[in-house]
Amino acid sequence: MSFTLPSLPYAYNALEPHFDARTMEIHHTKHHQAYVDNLNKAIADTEHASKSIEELMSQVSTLSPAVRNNGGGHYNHSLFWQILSPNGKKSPEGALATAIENELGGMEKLKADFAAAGMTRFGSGWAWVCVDTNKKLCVCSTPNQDNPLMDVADKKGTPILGMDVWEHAYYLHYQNRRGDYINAFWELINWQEVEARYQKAMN
Ligand code: MN3
Repeated sequence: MSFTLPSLPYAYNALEPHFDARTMEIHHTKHHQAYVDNLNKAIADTEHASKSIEELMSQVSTLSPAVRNNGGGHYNHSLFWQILSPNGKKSPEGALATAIENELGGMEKLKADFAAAGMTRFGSGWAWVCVDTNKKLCVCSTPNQDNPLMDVADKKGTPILGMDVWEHAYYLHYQNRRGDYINAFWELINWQEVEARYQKAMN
């Protein structure tokens, strides 16, 4: 078994004007493809070759840096494409909306805390909303291609929303303006998908 690059659920230009087509195409066909290829190389002909990506994440402390970096890259980007949409639901409802209100102080506070998590992540990394090990929502960030599923993460949980803050995600269009990119990301969130991931993580 080997991992494969998932196709995007929309066209490369579908997220314009927020995310430009050129960035999306390079991000998907070059960056994500490289994580997939290098992950497959790292686990080929080893006892880890048959494990799921979640299994690999849960034991990265015992695996090579190549599995941590490229396995994280594959997991993170696979989630990232899914939680974006040109015409997704604009705000959460139901149990997720209630949990955001009760556990994160409401949507405005979540938006501010999430943006701060992305802005203050020095260098490259990710900002996350997760269901933590106590089944509560939390906002956090990780360096490089780490994520909260990893046994090495400071804050562990199941990601339901993730934002790539590597420069390759925004530099062509936004140059050094990470804050503008973060605002654009917020406009593209597919809340229906985030709700579904919340429900799954709570079960
Ligand atoms: Mn990326």
